[in-house]
Amino acid sequence: MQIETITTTAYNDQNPGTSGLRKKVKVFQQPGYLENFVQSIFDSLEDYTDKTLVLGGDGRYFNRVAIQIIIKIAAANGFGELIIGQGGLLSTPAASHIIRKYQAFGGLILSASHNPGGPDEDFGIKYNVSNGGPAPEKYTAAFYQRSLAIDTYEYAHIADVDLDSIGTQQIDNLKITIIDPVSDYAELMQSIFDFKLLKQSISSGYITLLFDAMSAITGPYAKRILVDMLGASPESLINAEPLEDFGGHHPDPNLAHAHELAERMFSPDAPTFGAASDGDGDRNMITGSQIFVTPSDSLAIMAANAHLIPAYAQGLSGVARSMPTSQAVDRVAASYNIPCYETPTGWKFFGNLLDAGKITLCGEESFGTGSNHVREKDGLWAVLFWLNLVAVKRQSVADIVHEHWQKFGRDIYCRHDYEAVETPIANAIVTHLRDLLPTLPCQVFGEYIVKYADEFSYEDSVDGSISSQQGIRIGFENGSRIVFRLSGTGTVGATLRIYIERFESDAARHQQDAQVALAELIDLAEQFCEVKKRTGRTEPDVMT
Ligand code: VG1
Ligand code: CO
Repeated sequence: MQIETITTTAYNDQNPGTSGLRKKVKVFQQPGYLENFVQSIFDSLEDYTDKTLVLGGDGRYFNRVAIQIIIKIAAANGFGELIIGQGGLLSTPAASHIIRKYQAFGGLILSASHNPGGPDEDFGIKYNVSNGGPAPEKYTAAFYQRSLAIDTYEYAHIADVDLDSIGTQQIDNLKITIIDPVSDYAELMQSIFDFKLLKQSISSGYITLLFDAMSAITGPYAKRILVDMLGASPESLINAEPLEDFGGHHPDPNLAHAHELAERMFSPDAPTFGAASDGDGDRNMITGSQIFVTPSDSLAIMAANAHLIPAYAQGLSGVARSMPTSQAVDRVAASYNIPCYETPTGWKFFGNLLDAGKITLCGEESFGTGSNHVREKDGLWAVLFWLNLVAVKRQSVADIVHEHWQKFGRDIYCRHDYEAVETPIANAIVTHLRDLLPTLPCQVFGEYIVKYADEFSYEDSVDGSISSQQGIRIGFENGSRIVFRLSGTGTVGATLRIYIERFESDAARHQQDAQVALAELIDLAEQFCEVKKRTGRTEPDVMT
């Protein structure tokens, strides 16, 4: 294998965000851009010679090109084996599982998740460590530091690898194994859920199903698991062919972007169960006939019913949620007397808690839920979890949700996103909010009295690391909250996210529309952050 040390010029914008480095494809196509970042990752890691690296992505535009480049850099840097999903495909949770199952040193996942794909859209790359989870902040900070100084990368002159044929090939000291991207993951799902019961419920017609793969990675996974293994009809899958540009859509599972699914679930002859997943397969949206389950409620309901699922029959050791996620799961944890942890946004903060056995289940308001079975959030796993619940409880999705609210109360919740705000304006909003914080406690706004106003800082209870400036929180005496933070996954300008919640214990008032029930808090949020005033916008780009 001929290895060349190639001279390169450092870029100054390779700082990973909430979930890896995400940029426009055109940025990644600049000379040496991808090469620099991959070499910066390898330069920051130790003792990987002869070890295994897992490689795969969500199939978006540039995926195959990037994989061929990464193979050559990994070969030149001395990895012993590369395990690659056929066609360069691996969903994020499947990649996490494969790293763990084959005891790999780590993995590179190529994805920009729910961001659109195509030559003018987004691409991304993320490094996962040996527990299968996203690299913690001390790693990503090191990658960035290295990328600022890098002046050479290593490159092996080998032929492009045939990514489409399953099997093993040897190139000098490097073994390259192309695997079926679905089988290991499908086997894992079978070990967690009651597939026999699911098959009965689906084939008998008790559960009718609609799954929207959003022209992204979960198509092949859903086909194998839902159709081939569980007997759902092929028509129960829509947008099941992965496309490089996701059919020109945002592969983001919410009511706005999964509109075909939403329409059918709210039509008179809706199926009993509907779900969608995102570009890289780690998010989930759960719906039933005439109902949409908010992700924060979904997490709480899963925690409350986990003992009904074979893998969690012994109960949960604890749960965790990201800070902006509603406090619904906290109520379940309190009632079951198990710990509940509050972490910053992003899956990398759950890894230590899962590894230490402190939690079994965790989730985020952004359509992400997961458990200790992998170290990523997992879209299809959440879908199977809910299907298993419906099958065991023999209740509709709506009944399960309403019964949960009756028992625990409802945390009415919404999130408003203002996308592509000019960065200086977004930064000014944050500065303004920071200045406001000390003046707020004890102030009265109608029925809302400010109890605390601060900026969230997290101390990891396992390794003691501290992550500060993780979102601005304003909490009220009645338990309501408004949270502001800037997105760390966007690629254009800045995205301001506003998270709003209010607890409602009165069952007679549980059926309200969230936007209506939260109207006063929504107005207060504007009063505090002035996003409309400062941007001239009249409404958010996305409301979930
Ligand atoms: C968003 C979500 C966050 C999630 C992250 C990655 O981050 O809010 O909860 O973990 O995306 O999900 P941000 O910084 O834009 O708010 V995915 O499915 O993009 O890997
Ligand atoms: Co995702």
